[in-house]
Amino acid sequence: MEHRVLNSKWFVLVHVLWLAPSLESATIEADKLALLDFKNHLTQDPLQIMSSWNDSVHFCNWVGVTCSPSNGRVTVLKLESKQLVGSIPASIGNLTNLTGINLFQNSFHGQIPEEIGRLQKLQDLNLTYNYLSGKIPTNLSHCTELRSFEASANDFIGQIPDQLISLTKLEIIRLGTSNLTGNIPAWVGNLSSLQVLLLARNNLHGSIPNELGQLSALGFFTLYENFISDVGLTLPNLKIFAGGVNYFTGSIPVSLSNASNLQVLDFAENGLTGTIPENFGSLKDLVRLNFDQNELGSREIGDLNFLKFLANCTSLEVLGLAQNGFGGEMPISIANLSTHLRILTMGDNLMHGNIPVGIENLVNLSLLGLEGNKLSGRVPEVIGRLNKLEGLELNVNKFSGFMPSSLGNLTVLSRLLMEENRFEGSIPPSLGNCKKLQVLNLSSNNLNGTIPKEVVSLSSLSISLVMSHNSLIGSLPPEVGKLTNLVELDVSYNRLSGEIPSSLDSCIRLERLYLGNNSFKGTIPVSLKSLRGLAELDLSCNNLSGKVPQFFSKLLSLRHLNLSYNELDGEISREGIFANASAISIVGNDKLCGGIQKLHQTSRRQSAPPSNEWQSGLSYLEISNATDNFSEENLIGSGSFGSVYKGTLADGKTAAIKVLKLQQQGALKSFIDECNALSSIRHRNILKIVSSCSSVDYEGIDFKALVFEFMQNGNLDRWLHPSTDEYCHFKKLSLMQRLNIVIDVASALDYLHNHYDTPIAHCDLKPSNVLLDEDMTAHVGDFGLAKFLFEESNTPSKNQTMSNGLKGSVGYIPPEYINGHVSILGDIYSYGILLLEIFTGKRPTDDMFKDDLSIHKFVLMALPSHVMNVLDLSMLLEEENDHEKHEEEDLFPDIESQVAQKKLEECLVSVMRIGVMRSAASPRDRVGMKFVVNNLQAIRSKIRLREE
Ligand SMILES: *[C@@H]1O[C@H](CO)[C@@H](O)[C@H](O)[C@H]1NC(C)=O
Ligand SMILES: *[C@@H]1O[C@H](CO)[C@@H](O)[C@H](O)[C@H]1NC(C)=O
Ligand SMILES: *[C@@H]1O[C@H](CO)[C@@H](O)[C@H](O)[C@H]1NC(C)=O
Ligand SMILES: *[C@@H]1O[C@H](CO)[C@@H](O)[C@H](O)[C@H]1NC(C)=O
Ligand SMILES: CC(=O)N[C@H]1CO[C@H](CO)[C@@H](O)[C@@H]1O
Repeated sequence: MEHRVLNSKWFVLVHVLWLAPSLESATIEADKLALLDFKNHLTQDPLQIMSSWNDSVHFCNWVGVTCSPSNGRVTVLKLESKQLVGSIPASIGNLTNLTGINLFQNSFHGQIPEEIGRLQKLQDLNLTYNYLSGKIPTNLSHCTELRSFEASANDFIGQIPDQLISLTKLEIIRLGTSNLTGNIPAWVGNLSSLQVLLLARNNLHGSIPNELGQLSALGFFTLYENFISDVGLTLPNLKIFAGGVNYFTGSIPVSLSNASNLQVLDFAENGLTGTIPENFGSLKDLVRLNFDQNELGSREIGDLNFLKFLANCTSLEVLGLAQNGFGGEMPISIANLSTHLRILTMGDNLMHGNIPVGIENLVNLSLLGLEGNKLSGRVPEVIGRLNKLEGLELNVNKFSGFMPSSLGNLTVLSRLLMEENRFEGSIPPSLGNCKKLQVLNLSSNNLNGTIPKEVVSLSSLSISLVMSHNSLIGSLPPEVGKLTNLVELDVSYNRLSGEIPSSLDSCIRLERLYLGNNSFKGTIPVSLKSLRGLAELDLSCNNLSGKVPQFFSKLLSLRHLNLSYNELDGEISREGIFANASAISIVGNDKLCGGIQKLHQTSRRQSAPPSNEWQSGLSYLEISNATDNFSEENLIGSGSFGSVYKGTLADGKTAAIKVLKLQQQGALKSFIDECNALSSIRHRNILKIVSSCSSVDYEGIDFKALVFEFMQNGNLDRWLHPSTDEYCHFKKLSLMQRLNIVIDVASALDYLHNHYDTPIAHCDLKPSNVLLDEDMTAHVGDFGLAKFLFEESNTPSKNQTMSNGLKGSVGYIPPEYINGHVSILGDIYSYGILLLEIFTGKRPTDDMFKDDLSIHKFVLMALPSHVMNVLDLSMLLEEENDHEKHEEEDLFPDIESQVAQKKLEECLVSVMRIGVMRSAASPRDRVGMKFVVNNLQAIRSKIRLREE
């Protein structure tokens, strides 16, 4: 038996050698032809890699080609990072002895040919970083020896083909950053050798199949930036799980703690609720645990108790808990966290109490983020022991007492944010030792004393130095000239005096300089003309005298110049920035003359934006005529600040005319605010103002009105909640119409919040302020409460305190407005509520929403599986009516409609999540508007696809 086997092997060998000359040379020749064909399909080869691919060199010696020493066939094609441009020809399938192809990082485009399936010995296929497109070829399933399939960062579309189930030897799948759709196939759970599964940044939907729990070898699993919504798996050998930026909701599975080898668990930017399981403490290898931007915590005491269990995670380097709802005190057990901890982010939560002194143990911290909480008391001196800190963010809390002078020991600190606290006393000169400091913000505290020259000598300061809104006295030290790298300097709203130092001319990088609201005197230094990059200069509300320097008109970069309320005199230029009335403000300088005409029409309000053509306005008579003497028939609405009439203007155009009730307290201010807001904004989804009237009526009483373009379809409120007698006139809004409306409103807000130099908060977003034109395009109107938000900030939480308390409309104003804090986050809240109302058909003030149940909670609890239970299903009926004809064409109506139904539900869940994530009670929990328009548009196209 054994003898025969040996014999037959020997026979085969002899046989091969015997036939070798003819058969082998034929296949070898075929390999050469295939390689030349590959070369022919290249269109660019800047490194001239292919110069060796010619007849004078045997092809086994061509660059990138490896042959088998035994039979001379090509076994490996390795051409990574060679800047090749071209496509992969079908003849690649002729190289049947290939075991490896590596075309990593080139510019191959087109599809992977199905002929790849002929490569039955292929073990490693590496196509990452190319421009390959189309679907992943199903024939790849014949390459049953494949161990690694790496093709991230291409433009693949479609699903992961089910045929690949046959690739049982796969150890590595990397398919990140493409446009793959569909679900994660359950059969992946059968690939028992799988160690790496990288699917991040695609358009995958659905949940993680339970079958993946069988993957005992899986150690690296990334899914971030997909639309995956459910996590419930146990992967015993998982080392790395990156699930960030998905739609995971629900609680963190306790079973994850069984993955005892976990090193990285990253769920940032999801919608997880509940708390961090205590037995995560058993994950001894954890290096990174990131739950930033979720909805964890109960906002209550005890929320952070789990920290004491994390003390066992002795390798922990990164702990991310920022932007959640963690309440209670910062626990003293923080002192027992791993000393390897480098990054601790706990900002934007609801923590109160002091920073525990034990924090000094975390000697390796490089970033400590505690911003946006309610922490109070003194910042402990021991903070100075954390001498590896590069970023320290204590801003927006209630810290008080002196700033610790030990901050000066933080010699590698580059970012120190302490604004919006209650720090008092003077700025410690020791900060001058922080020689790496790039950003320093101490604004909005109770700091007094003088500005230490040591601080303004820190030439490392490059991004910004902000000390505004304090009570600093003395002069701006001439050492400020050492800030040669600084882009922004803000010392406004202090009590600084003396002259503006001429040494500022050395700060040649300055783009924004704010010295307003101090007591600077003397003339504006001519030396400022060397600040060639200056874009914004505010010197308003000081005691500056003398002439307005000519050089301002020559500073080409200057966009805003505020010189108002000083004692400047002489004639103003008409050139450069002075030609643009909207870019400058000079009011409150009684001795100034000259300049362009418009400057002198500017309203008395210091912050008044430009006068506009419409401000020339209409007379009382014209308004009275237009509205048929304010007749009842023309009255189309009324609110606390006035009445709205339909009117026909002299030119025949129909308009909506809002007449202010001036006796109502605040109405005049509201009029001015609305004028200011509207004068500077223009957007297709914002109600356009046509004219205004500021006059006296026949009895000599002040009369003010605003004239808007007329909106044929009235306001959204009437469409959502028609009164009984109107009921029959209003067809229910269809799903598509509702989607269009929320997209329109989001575009308007996006514009107000982000696309204007000074962000504007609308402050009163609700259905009755959303108007619909003939085409049902939505226009946001009523800017009577709108606020310009002047504070400079990098976060969307730009906010400003309202002078007279609660404003806006019940049901739509965010809880924090009770403290008089107006912010963009407030609009985001109103938007979230509006969206939920539009799709549920229920007002936030509906009787059913009382006690603990809000519209937000109502929807949140239904997501994802019960979404259909909370929606206003009449929108779907409307939709069906509109598309009845399509149904006849369906060949498999049942299957089709089930799949379509499921897809539709997924889309609706995504829509509702957008509302839920914006209407969280705590501003800290609200997700910004940045991606709303895009996300909604994507959902809309998916729904359209479903219908086609
Ligand atoms: C690849 O092989 C097929 C048949 O096996 C042959 O017809 C074709 O010409 C080959 N292509 C190249 C470029 O050698
Ligand atoms: C693909 O090629 C790149 C570059 O050579 C390499 O870094 C990477 O590890 C390869 N992937 C696999 C799975 O071998
Ligand atoms: C995915 O598709 C979208 C639109 O179809 C396209 O804009 C985007 O660039 C694609 N992304 C990738 C990574 O191919
Ligand atoms: C932490 O470690 C201690 C000592 O090894 C052990 O007794 C305790 O159970 C661990 N705690 C957790 C939550 O794993
Ligand atoms: C060494 C090796 O794998 N040789 C194979 C090359 O391809 C031919 C044709 O597919 C096979 O017959 C050889 O065994």
